[in-house]
Amino acid sequence: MNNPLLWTDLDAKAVDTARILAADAVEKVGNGHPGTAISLAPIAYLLYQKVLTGDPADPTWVGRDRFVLSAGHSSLTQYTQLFLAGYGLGVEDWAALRTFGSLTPGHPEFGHTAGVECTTGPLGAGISNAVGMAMAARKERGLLDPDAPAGESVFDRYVYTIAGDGCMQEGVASEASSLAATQDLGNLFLIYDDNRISIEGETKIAFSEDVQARYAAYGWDTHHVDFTNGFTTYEEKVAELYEVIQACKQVTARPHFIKVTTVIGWPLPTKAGDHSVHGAKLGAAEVAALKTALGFDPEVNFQVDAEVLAHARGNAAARAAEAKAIWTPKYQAWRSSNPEGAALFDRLVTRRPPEGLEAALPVFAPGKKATRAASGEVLNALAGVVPELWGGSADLAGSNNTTMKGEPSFLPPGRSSHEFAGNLYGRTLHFGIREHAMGGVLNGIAASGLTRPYGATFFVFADYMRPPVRLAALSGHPSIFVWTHDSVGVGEDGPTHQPVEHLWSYRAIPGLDVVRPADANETAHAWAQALRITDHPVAIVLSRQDLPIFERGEGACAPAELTAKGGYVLKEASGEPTLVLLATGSEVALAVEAQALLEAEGISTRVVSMPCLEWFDAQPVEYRAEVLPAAAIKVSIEAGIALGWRNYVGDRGRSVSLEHFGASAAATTLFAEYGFTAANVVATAKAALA
Ligand SMILES: Cc1ncc(C[n+]2csc(CCOP(=O)(O)OP(=O)(O)O)c2C)c(N)n1
Ligand SMILES: [Mg+2]
Repeated sequence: MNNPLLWTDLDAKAVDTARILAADAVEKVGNGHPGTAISLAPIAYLLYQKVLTGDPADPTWVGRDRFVLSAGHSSLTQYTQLFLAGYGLGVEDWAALRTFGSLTPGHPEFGHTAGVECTTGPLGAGISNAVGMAMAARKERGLLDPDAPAGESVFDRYVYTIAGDGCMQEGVASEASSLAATQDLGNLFLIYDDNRISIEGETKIAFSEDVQARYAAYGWDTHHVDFTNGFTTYEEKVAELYEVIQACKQVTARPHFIKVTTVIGWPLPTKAGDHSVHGAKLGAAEVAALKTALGFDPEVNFQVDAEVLAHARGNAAARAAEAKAIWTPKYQAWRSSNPEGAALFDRLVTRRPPEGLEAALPVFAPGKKATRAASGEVLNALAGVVPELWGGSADLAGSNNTTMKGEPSFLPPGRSSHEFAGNLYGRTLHFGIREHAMGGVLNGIAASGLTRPYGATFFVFADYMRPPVRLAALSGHPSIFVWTHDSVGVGEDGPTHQPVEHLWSYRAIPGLDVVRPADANETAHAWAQALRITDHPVAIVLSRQDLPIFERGEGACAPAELTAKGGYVLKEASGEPTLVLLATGSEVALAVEAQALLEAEGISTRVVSMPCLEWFDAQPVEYRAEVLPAAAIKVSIEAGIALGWRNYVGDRGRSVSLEHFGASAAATTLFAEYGFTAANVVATAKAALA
């Protein structure tokens, strides 16, 4: 046999061990996905044992390649390899598959199991994360080691992802793959498991295009390795796949798509090729027959030959040592010749915000400015101090105000346009009209560890990227989402473009902070706080329309630094407050206007600005009680559904809200028609007081 891999009997036995572990684990818990884990075992073993650079003893080593299992249901494909390579999983973790608290949950979870780089399960998403990781690798080298020859930087790495038919059908895969080709991501590999089976059986009932041709049309470097055609040993096909991967590395400016045609569950004796093996236990008889066919004792579960384990772990450790013997001296040399880069790296790797963040924040004088415009000025002011901050928009940069002036686009120079100059290490991202992929790319960048990405669209289209927002929160990625045009204040574009339920719909996601600043200075501090937060995502929600900029300081409004507390007394009442008006964003100015009218009528009224309920809720109870005194009547004002405001205004309080869709008209007309007027706030407050 053609054996460039030095594939030994122990390698073959390790692959079979992965297969029986997958079968046994699913059998034990009674549910899970054995089929693909069994058929993909040789491919996953090839990647982990012969291709990926990584160190099981140091799973977050900066010099490692990344692996994303986009077909997350096949988590056993990854767990078996993490076990064999020595990432810390033990035989006991097989028996605990999919049980509470185990290191082997149903789908891979970032930050939970050592060696898992990405939370996957929602099909297709992993591809967008992998694209982000591949972009991050280029960005990180650009930031820290731009002059190293290609492939020579300590920050150079490859990103590998395995996807299935489901991933290929999901729209996000198309969005992300199209972008990956535009970005010339030669460091990205996508291995597509073409087994033509999904849950309902043969995919041909819903899936008929030539997927490889589709990827060729995107501009990927495409290949095909057929594991079903004319082979007696899969080793030969594994060797062929290995050679394809090596050859791909010579193609440096196109991402690599390798279709592997397989039979789901092969070599199961009777069930190979049957969709029943996708997501159900195989049954004792089939598992026993598999074990017998592979030379294992059919009576023994979770059988791992010590020699096999020693071989796989020894190989992984030896490869890690070999890679580090090259990487570490290079890294030391890089550090000593780049003290500034090294200092930056030390800050980024620990995710410390820069010194001088606060000093760099612009201070806006009283006047008028849309918070989206203020946000753009803040980004420009921070550009020099926060080099790790980069991002862009889904084709709405001019409206979202997300471009840092004078910064080139992160784009191969050959794709420069009339409007944007491209640079491989640029800073402005162009996601195209692909909100879902944008979210996934941001998460992949954030997961890569060193830089801080932001991505923008209209708030109403946040729903096109909800899945990655949820995954960012679940994974603890500090992605920053910039959502402008935040209410019926959008105006003439009408109800399709006017968010109504969105604020509460995003506040409903655990672990996501939703910040809606009231004016330009709150916007500056919203950005500062978002950058201080390094373990979860933040959404900054901004107005299209101009908003007054409050005068701050002695005798005027409270300082905007208080934004970081999430809620604060913006403008105090004349005496002990009998009424508290709570508002966010554009409605804070309305509260201030109503306050003057109410005070003129002798009603002692406080205005509380509540830019971020999550930050406010995290304050000590004493602070919250001080800001929202129990004795006062409370009225919330927000141009969206009232949903959760009851928690803040209580049973005696009221909400000025919008419980229906908007309409196509001038923003001023809509606010007046829908009761967002000082007169209506006053009337609502009086009704509550009565
Ligand atoms: C977005 C999303 N929709 C639906 C599912 C439920 N689901 C899990 S696996 C699967 C079928 C996947 O088929 P394929 O990728 O071909 O995997 P294989 O059966 O070959 O392992 C589906 C529909 C999911 N995980 N994510
Ligand atoms: Mg399939």
